[in-house]
Amino acid sequence: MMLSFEDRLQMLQTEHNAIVKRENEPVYPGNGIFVRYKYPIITADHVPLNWKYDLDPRTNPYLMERMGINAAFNAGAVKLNGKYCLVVRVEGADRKSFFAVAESDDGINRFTFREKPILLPQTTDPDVNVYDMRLTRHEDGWIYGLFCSERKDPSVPASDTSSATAAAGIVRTKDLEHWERLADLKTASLQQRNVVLHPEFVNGKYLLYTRPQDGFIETGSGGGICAGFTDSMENACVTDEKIIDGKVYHTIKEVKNGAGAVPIKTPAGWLHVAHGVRNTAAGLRYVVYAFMTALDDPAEVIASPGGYLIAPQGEERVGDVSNVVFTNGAVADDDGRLLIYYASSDTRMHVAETTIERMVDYCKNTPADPLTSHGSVAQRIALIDKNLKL
Ligand code: M1P
Repeated sequence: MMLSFEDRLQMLQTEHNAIVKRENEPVYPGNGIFVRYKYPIITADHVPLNWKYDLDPRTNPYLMERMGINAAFNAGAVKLNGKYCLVVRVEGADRKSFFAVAESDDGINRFTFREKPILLPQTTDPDVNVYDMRLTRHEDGWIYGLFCSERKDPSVPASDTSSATAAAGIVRTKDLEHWERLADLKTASLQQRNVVLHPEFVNGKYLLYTRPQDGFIETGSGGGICAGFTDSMENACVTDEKIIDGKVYHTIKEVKNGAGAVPIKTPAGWLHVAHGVRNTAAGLRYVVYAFMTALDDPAEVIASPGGYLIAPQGEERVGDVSNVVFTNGAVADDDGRLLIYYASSDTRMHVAETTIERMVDYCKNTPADPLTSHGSVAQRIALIDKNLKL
């Protein structure tokens, strides 16, 4: 039996309200570093019904979902006017990603999308696809959004319908409502993804964390999180990129890595959360890791805890691109609470709750990766010996 338009609409509205209003639950005891929450905070099902359905029974008598939403993930984050705002990468059933603002009063519960998605202004070279915006509240007074702008690779034959190029697109806003598009970032490398703007001037210049890459997927010779400077964000241009956190053999970032959320200022240094990628027989595995850089030189790594901070767990392991966790947004509250937003398997958004104090402790007091099994066992025996003396 097929449902009537009215019955279907009522059912859809009830389900949508239940999902958006659902109170989340912390999962204890956790690992002492951060607390996970039971439910994803944003999914494709959080997207308003009127973005997917023609709700007019005259033109859509069967209430068909003609413009489905596939996923809602990889969100940039900023706190604005007391609200926790995420600029979410929403992906339609047509595979196009776009940006939409979802807001919550407490950063964990009831994320609700604003009325409409963002219609991003274009440059003279229009984007084909856009994704993964990092939101930087810069001391110059603007909120910048840096994102990946993807276009078909013009250098390949027309028969190659999958090769793409990635560049760093730049917009700025004061209210997440009105967006000014600036020129894409220029760098010496062929492609760029995962570019993040540091929130403060450094020696009077804008500091950008870049991730040069030779191809769309392979970073090739350009692997690693780099630091580069530009005098202005209007026609931003980085001529010299210096690797500050490179990819390393047989680690969680042996294939590639990339900057994640905008660095968070702590009394002990800048806290970075980034993603690292390794290869497996089942494909690439993306995890989130942390490191710290010096307050007086945000390009100098001062603490580098070994291993990952967040790895895909349970249902997080499964999705459109399985075995992936990815972060591009975090919000630090005045009281020290830190919310790290992360997506799982390119499908949905989650939150990890911690504090600045805990993250500094984690970064400073967790042993660095010893880079060999022998070194790793020695580290563990030292821990066991210490515990045996208690
Ligand atoms: O599919 C996993 C991630 O892949 C890319 O990250 P990277 O550039 O480091 O390979 C990004 O496209 C990201 O959106 C995606 O989540």
